[in-house]
Amino acid sequence: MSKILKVKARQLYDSRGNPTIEVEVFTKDNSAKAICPSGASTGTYEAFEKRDKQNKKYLGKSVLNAVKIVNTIISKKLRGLNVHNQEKIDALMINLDGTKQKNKLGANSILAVSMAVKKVSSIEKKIPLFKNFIIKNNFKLPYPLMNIINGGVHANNGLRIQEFMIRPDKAKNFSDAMRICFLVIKNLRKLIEKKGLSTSVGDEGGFAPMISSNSQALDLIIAAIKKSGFTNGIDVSICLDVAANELFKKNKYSIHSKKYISVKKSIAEYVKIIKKYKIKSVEDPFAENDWLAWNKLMKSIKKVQIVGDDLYVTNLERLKKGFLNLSSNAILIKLNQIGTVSETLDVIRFAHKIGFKTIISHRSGDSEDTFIADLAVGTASNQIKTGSLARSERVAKYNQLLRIEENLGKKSTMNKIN
Ligand code: 2PG
Ligand code: MG
Repeated sequence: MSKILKVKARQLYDSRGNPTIEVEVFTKDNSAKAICPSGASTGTYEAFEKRDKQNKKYLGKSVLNAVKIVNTIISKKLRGLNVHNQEKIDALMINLDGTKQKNKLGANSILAVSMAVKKVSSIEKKIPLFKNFIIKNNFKLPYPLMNIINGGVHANNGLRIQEFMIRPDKAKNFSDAMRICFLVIKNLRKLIEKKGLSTSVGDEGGFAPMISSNSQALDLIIAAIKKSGFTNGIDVSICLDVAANELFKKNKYSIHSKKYISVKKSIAEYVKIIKKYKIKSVEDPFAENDWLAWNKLMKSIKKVQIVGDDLYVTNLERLKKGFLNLSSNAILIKLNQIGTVSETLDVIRFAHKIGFKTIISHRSGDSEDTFIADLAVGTASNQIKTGSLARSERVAKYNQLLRIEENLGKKSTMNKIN
């Protein structure tokens, strides 16, 4: 038995420069650290992120209370427990909190502990982290969804859609997937430069040029794919995260231009751009409570991946509702939307059972922690979304996947996209 000796939390900073919580879990012989990420375009139903709103010294953003909760209440409760008993530890923290959205202890406190427990358990077992999840063998690498043009609340360029991503559908293996994305990104940079636009990047490492129409961004990506010698829609596909919660007002949406239009008209526009740009995946096409709009879109298109992020917030109950409502065919998975590793794994298991694709995701405020890379392989998730090939907190996850691919050697294959 590998007992927890101590749980220690501290405040440090995330990739946007905001305070966040790191937790270190100690056994007699080992220890492991985990850092909690933080979103900007968050769903209303996400688990609660505890910040010290009253602490003006940190503009209300510090997490010192969350740190204190871990160092006192949680640490005391967890001492002596077996690190391999993840479900018991997570259930204990959930019960200790006792609220639906983890308002009392904070999902950031709880999640950092939960992830660190998973990590130290794999160290105790002397196995890599990716082997300590629900899949026991036959590991597969996920396809990267690289966010190469940033808009929405992740950049201040006025682009309506939050994320313009590429997915290297014909990649032979993960290294090849990375090489394909690398080429498209390098060519995209040249094309942006040629237009006299800035090549500075947004929160997730994608370029954030001052262009304000979705079609301008899409045309640039199409040109970059072509310049790299690939065919759009075959070798490389365009995928979007609309983050429509941010573009919703009085039952209307301003997704396709600044003008707010009805669901019906928005769907007609979606159908047009999906066809024109051969778009293969659309995340959060409508707002988190607009179940009817999601269902209508699903019925209007074929063979397109529709992904629920703010809609499901990695929550089993909401996923069940979405399944019954025929809202989507894929789910984005973010650990901090729900707050424990065990609950996240439950959602992934259920998603696979109902035939949904799972996409493991970073947050726009992230860190050097590469937990999600291992989670993607360890849960046979077929895609991972973790930004572009810029900003170390994004690249770190891709680099970890390259290490995992090397570790698996000849046995390593890509997961299935379709
Ligand atoms: C999203 C995420 C990650 P945020 O909307 O999918 O890209 O953004 O972390 O800001 O919610
Ligand atoms: Mg999203």
